[in-house]
Amino acid sequence: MGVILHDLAVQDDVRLSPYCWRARFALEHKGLSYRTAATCFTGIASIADGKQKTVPVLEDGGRVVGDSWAIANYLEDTYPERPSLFGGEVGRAHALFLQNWVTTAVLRPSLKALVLDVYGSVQPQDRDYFRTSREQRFGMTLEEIAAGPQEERVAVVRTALEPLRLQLKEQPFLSGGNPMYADYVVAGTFMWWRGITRAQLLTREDPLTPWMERMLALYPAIAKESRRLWDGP
Ligand SMILES: N[C@@H](CCC(=O)N[C@@H](CS)C(=O)NCC(=O)O)C(=O)O
Repeated sequence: MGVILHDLAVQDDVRLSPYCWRARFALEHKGLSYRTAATCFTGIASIADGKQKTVPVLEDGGRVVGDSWAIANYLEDTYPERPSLFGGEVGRAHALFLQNWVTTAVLRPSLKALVLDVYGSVQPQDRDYFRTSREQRFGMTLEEIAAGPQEERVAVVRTALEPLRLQLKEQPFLSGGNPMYADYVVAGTFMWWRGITRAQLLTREDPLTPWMERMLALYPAIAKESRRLWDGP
């Protein structure tokens, strides 16, 4: 059966999930052969053992692993002979911190900036679910979450990225001389942005732009599949 990564697809089979992109980068880093299986939000309950609430979900020889952090740890511990995602236990702890920082400081404001783009892109069977679940989470309507000019909400995220820029002043990748899991957590977020919206998070002058270009150059399979919803197929 091989390794299968269950990934979220929106309209036109475009893959957008920042968490799923983390797992894609991790699989590429480990050099494992795998295939992706597309699902939609309302299809997640039918994946594998039927117990999963979110994607990504990894299936590997009968093992089912949900949650991007659990997947990264599973890959690291199951395939220790392959290139390390963390570079040891201290690196693992630092990657966890970076992931938690990205979730709170970058992903949450990103969802506010992008919520109507995401709503507009989900598959028809997901529309009601997406609206209801996100309105419950935020305690307001999607339109209230997205009130005001989008550029203002984009600017909030751009400012939040400052620690990453400082890091890249010292070294070519967030993890040091080569990309590791911390880089993939951030790159996964940017893959979401570039796929879903014309709103430009990273300007040409932003030092994160050449870093992202280096990341995609290192992973041509991901670059090839990183279709943008707004460009069409
Ligand atoms: N902690 C999880 C979060 C994953 C997550 O939230 N994925 C979203 C897609 S981007 C999802 O599956 N949402 C399901 C839902 O909202 O019902 C991880 O790191 O994998």
